[in-house]
Amino acid sequence: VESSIPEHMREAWRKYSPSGFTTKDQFETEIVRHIETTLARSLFNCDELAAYSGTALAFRDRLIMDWNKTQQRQTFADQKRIYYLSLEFLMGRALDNAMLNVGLKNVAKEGLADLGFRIEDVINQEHDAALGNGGLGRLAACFLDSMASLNYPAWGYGLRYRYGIFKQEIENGYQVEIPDYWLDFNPWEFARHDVTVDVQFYGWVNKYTDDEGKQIVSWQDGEIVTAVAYDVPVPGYGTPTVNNLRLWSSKASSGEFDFSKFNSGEYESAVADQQRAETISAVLYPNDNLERGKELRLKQQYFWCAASLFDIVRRFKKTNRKWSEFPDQVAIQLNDTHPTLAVVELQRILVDKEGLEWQTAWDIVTKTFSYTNHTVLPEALEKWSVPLIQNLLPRHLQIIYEINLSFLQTVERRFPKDRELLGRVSLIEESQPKTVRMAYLAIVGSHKVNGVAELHSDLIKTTIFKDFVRIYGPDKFINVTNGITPRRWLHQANPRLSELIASKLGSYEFLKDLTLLNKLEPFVDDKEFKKEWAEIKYANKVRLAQHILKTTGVSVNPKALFDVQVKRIHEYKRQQLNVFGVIHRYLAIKSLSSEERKKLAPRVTIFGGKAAPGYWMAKTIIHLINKVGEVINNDPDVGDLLKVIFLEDYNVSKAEIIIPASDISEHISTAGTEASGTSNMKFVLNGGLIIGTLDGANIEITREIGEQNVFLFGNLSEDVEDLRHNHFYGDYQVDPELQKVFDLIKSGKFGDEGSFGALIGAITEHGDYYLVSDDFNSYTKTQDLIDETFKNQDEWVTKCITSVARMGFFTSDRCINEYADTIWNIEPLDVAEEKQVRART
Ligand code: GPV
Repeated sequence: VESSIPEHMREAWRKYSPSGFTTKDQFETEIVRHIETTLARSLFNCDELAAYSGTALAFRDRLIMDWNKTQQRQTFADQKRIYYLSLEFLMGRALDNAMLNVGLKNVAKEGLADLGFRIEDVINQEHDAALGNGGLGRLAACFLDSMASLNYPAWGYGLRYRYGIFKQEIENGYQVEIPDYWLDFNPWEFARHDVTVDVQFYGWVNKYTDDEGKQIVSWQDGEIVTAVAYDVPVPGYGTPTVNNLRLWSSKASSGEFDFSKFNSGEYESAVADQQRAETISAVLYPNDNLERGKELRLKQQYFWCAASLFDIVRRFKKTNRKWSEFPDQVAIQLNDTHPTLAVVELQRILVDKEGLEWQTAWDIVTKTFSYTNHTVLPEALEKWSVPLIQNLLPRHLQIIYEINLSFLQTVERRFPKDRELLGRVSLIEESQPKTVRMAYLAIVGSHKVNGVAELHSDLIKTTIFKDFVRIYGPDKFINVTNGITPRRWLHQANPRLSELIASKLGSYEFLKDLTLLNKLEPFVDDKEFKKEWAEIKYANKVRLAQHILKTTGVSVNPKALFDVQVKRIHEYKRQQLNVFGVIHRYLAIKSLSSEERKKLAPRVTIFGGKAAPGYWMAKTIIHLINKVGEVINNDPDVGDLLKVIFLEDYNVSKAEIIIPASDISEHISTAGTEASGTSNMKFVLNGGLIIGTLDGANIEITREIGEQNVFLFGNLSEDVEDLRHNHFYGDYQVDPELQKVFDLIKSGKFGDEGSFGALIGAITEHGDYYLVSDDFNSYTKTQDLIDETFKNQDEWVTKCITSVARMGFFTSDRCINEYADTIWNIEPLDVAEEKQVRART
């Protein structure tokens, strides 16, 4: 449908199009107007939530004008676009980010003060957008920020879950999950009721030859569910670019919806149909690094892939190009295997709908897609049951079999007589029932496959994807080490540190080119600078101490060493190693005289993170941490020497408070299990040091900042297999110090519910898969070294400043530029003309 305003009327349109506020007075006009009209509130009825709502609406208006211009500019430029498909976007709050990115935070601060509000309180009213579990979802959010800040024509595609990740409460030391109903008031989304896609499920496949002798395949009947687009503006930092994140919401199809049911008195069953359709986008699956093969999850995946592909193809068709040019206009990145059905869907569109030859279509598909792997853990690799796909997506199953057949034929030609190879790389696993190996399908359907840190990218080439390296050659498999956005994780989370750095470097340019941080290194000997640096860390710790007091009732000393481990609770991330280490420390304190205790370095150990609701072992770890905290925090022999805190409901906005307040953070996964980790980067960028294993991005962080600035411990990835083997076949003995910890737990000191027995049994009886005992001695010794080092504050601050100065590599801007150059073959858009000078705050 053509719906442009005719040329001769555009003059009037342009004259009246809003220009957006830039001054304090204009901002106040906007906020008051929104509060009185949009929200129907008044002077006598305006609380902090209303002030937040008005401020958000004022900034939303501003963003959407830039959003409109960006979309026009990108359409006009007619360049290749990148589409980032992710089932998770862990965006956190939007207001502070929007204010900083458009450079109007100071204007808002003063405007709000005039109206009687403190900007921090207003910002804190916002509910996190928590459409993700952990690292994978937050990485997608950092990538959106970088793509916009670098002016790439980029879209994110995801699902608009009605419920994001659950809210965690701790009751009697146990995790309790509360639904996260977050859409009550969300000013950051635009419902596009006119942008819809009908998505088909179930039904059957009809194959026949038409009058001209052509093979026709048609997928018939079944159910239709409608996808409705909700658009979220993604502003870049210091640029006019505002990209789009399009989230799909499911509803009953108006075409399909059986209105006659209402008339025939089946009102309830009609409503039930409607609810069933809405269920598809209702809830984010709360698992991290685990796939459980549920039908509704498969429905989510196809619903989102089909809607996104339809949208992308629709946009391409408007350019009237030949199909062969599709990969010159479109790059699609698969964030893990969750969107792999998009590969099959594009092949289906090209062959069944557009009538292309199979091989012609397949060449287009593989040039379009690329795939990022985020784990080597076997339990996280997706495998969908063939009968499930057969029932839900009968045509797609046929296409998968055809892709497999032609793939296996090529393999057979290149490696004749290697029958076992064919079985190993087949997209179909001959299990009971048969399953589709989604990672293999993603590899076969992509032109590039990447891991997320050097060690991880090497590991996938030598372990899980070894055979595919033989088949395709090594160039298809590359590394792109993860990164984080310094806008949110330094400038927004730690404004004082950002300001101090800017005062030394002369500008905030480092936020756009993080390698400029290296200009800080000459200042490591500047006494005044070091003092200010230490004061900022202390102030951040005071702020966290206040949060701890308010939420847990425990008072901690901000002068103590703050030791932080915040991330999803998982056996491979080894929070159990940390808490066993805490108990070991407690035993040491108890064994000393009060004179000897005075020489000890006081420490606050802080945990945070959610356990998947069905992950019993992870929940047991949370329980143990809380019980250990109860005992230690109330033991008068211990006092300030040790406090153990579990912070409830770790999420993005809490991370923004916790990370800047850390002295030491823990990244202690069993070597070879953590693909990258990204919080390790956030902590170091905020002037905290890390204790870690030689795993994931810890290795590259060490290479960049220097071994003397990292506390490394534990066994190496290359030795893990042998160690595991020895646990069963060697003469295995638990570390004697760890045994003492187990004895204390078993004595009932922390409660004798018996459940802690399983945690110990996993190590003493069931092979200690995660090498807790093997690494225990090295871990506690390294913790002692940390205590010693922290006593010399001057040396400590030197390490922190040096580390920050060398962190430039870990910006997600570098990471996105690498994807753009080596995978997507896409250029940023030139926005020089649009670029306005914006006041920085
Ligand atoms: I697969 N990751 C995650 O958060 N959830 C998942 O389901 C899977 C991976 C994480 C990895 O565990 C991290 O090591 C990595 O830094 C992150 O993805 C981003 O790549």
